[in-house]
Formats: sequence, structure tokens, C-alpha cells
Amino acid sequence: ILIKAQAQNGFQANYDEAKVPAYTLPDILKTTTNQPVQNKKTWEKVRRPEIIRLFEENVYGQTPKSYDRLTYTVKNENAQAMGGKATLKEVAIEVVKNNKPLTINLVLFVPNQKKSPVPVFLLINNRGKDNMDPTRAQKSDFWPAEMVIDSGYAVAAFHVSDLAPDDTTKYVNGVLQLYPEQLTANDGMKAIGAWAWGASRVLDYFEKDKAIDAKKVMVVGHSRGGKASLWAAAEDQRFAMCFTNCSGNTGAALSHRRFGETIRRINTVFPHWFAKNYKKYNDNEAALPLDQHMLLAAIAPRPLYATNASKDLWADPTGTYLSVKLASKVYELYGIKANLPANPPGINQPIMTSSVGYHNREGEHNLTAYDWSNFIKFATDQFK
Ligand code: GTR
Repeated sequence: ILIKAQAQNGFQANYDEAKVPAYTLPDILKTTTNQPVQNKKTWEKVRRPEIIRLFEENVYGQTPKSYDRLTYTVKNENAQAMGGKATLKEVAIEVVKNNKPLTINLVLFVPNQKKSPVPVFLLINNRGKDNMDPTRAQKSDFWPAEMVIDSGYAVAAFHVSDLAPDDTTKYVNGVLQLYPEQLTANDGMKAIGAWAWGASRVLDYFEKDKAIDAKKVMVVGHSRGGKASLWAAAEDQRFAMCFTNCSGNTGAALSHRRFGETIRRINTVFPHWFAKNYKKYNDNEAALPLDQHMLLAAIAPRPLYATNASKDLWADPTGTYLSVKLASKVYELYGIKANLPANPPGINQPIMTSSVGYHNREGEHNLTAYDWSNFIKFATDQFK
């Protein structure tokens, strides 16, 4: 057994499975008043809304749903992009609330070979903007647009900084200007909530774009972006599918395990990501009325795919797999059996069922062509 205790910014992370504390997770299939959830009706009417409320109140904050106006401008269109394989659209999506505007800059490629409307992969881009270069002078496996187009899907991306700059003080300069009440509320949304909000506004735009099948929008995120892709898909049931890549703590991994990154560490280094209330759980995971398996379950019955990387123990691959497995119980209420094995699969051995999928890629914390090729395969299986 590899026993490694690594100091990260002065925080001791546990990487020893034997040192994972004993914990009891809240039961997904029991309501807060301890009633069993035995069918999808009770799930949809009672338990799922309860779970969303628990995450709003304790973790990601409220997500304001209303705005006054959404308009868009196609800033640039090129029907001969990617050597004629795709149509590029650069779209400025403007959302207005109380006379305050916010612009989301969307880069979208639609395959020319396919009959519209087509399904789309939407990336919440938390890394450099060069990863979503509309000119394609810069190409990156973080957003391998050509690969996705060649597979017959549209591919889109927006940058998180349009919604909330990823910075402990500057995060307020974005969506939060439209909803100032969020800034003071203990359950107000912060950066991760703002990014998820942005994904939903892009979906609002897709509903107006005839090239896109708005019933087949798949939201993708890596790491902090993967936390946001989960929250977006959990809250907004219009998303058809969710991909959460190496999302780790307060993403797809179980917090109660305290393996790798912990709540105290994430709240300290990234105080601008989650609602103020979440700080109550620093070194106090046992008090959480939830864990991340419940967030994953809130996506059911829509397909969900989670990943890890073998050298990224910080994001707790085992805790992520367990979370997916626990969430798969809810898919069973819909008659979709995952039958996931008790233990995580080996490295580079994806598991794809008709509800959930998972892989642990060899290598570092990143979003790569390997990850995307499995996303495409999983999506294609689901849409068959
Ligand atoms: C880390 C953070 C993780 C993850 C990662 C990333 O520093 O601790 O939760 O979000 O950044 O986004 O790459």
C-alpha cells in the first residue's frame, strides 16, 4: 500500500485508505423525515427536491432563476470552419436583470455533415481561453473540437470568467452584480453557482438556435468546472447528460471520507466558490446532512459520467467511484440497473452502463483526448 501524507498549502492530506475515518452517509433513499423512497414518484416529488434544497442551503447556494431579458448577437459566423467540416458561430449572449447586463461569449461549432438539429457537448472552460480558440490556430485536448465534430456532435464552450472571475475578491464582478442579494445571504451563490447559472443561460440560447437539439445538451466540466457541471445538471433538468472530469472534493467525491482534499482546505483556499454556510462543515463532515452521491443522484435518470486520473489522488478516485455507485441506486427506481462492481475498475478500464459511466485514466489531473473519446462513446451509446 502506498502511504503518502502530502502537505498542500500547510494542509495535511490523507492518502491512506486505512486512515479514512468511519462515517455514515445520509441515505439517498430516505426522506429527511425518515420515510423510505421506493418509487420514482416519491423520488421526484419529495426526495429529489429535498436534496436540491440541501445543496442550495449548505453548499452551492441559491441559483436565481429569473431575469428580465436574454438576447444574443452572432458576432462571427463561418460556414467553412475546420476545412469546411463545421460552421463556427461566435455568439454574445446578453442577459439583463434590473437593467444590469451580463455577456457570455459562446464559441460553437456545428458539424456540416449532420442534419440539424444536432446534440451538443458544452464545456464550462475553467482554464485558458486559448483552449477554446475559435480560429483553431491553437488546438488543445482540453477541448478537442475537431474530434467532437468528426464524431457528429456540435461542440461549444464558454469561459467561467464571463460569469465570475476565479478570484477570491473579483468573483463578484459578474452574475453577482445582477443578483446583489446573493452576496450577503448565507446561502447566496458564489463562483461555482455562477458558472452553473451560466451553463443554464447557454442552454436558454440553444433553445433558440435551430442548429442545436436543445433536448440533447451535454454539460462537461473539469475539476472546478466539473463541480459546476454537476451542479448545473442537478439543478437544471433540461441538461440531457453530465460529464464530470476529475471533479474531486465538492464535485463527485465523497466528502465524509476526508481523502485527499477536504472541505476545510477547499473553503480556505477557495473561499469564493461556495456559499458561506458551507464553512460550517470545515473539519465537521460528520455534521453534513448530505454527501456528493446525493448530488449525482439528483441527475438521475439522465446519464452521468465521472472520471478520475490515476495520479490525481487529491480528487479521491475511490471516493468518486463509491459516490457513482451509491447514486446508481436512484437510477434503479427508473428501472435502469447499473450493477456496478463493488470495487473501482482498473486504470484505463472504462465502465459504461445505460445510466452511469466511470473511468480512471492513467496520468495526471487534466482533461484529455482519452477522456473526451470516452465521453463521445458513452453519449453515442445513450442516444442509440
Ligand atoms: C485544485 C482544487 C481542486 C480542483 C483543482 C482544479 O487546486 O483543490 O478542488 O478544483 O484545483 O480546478 O484544477
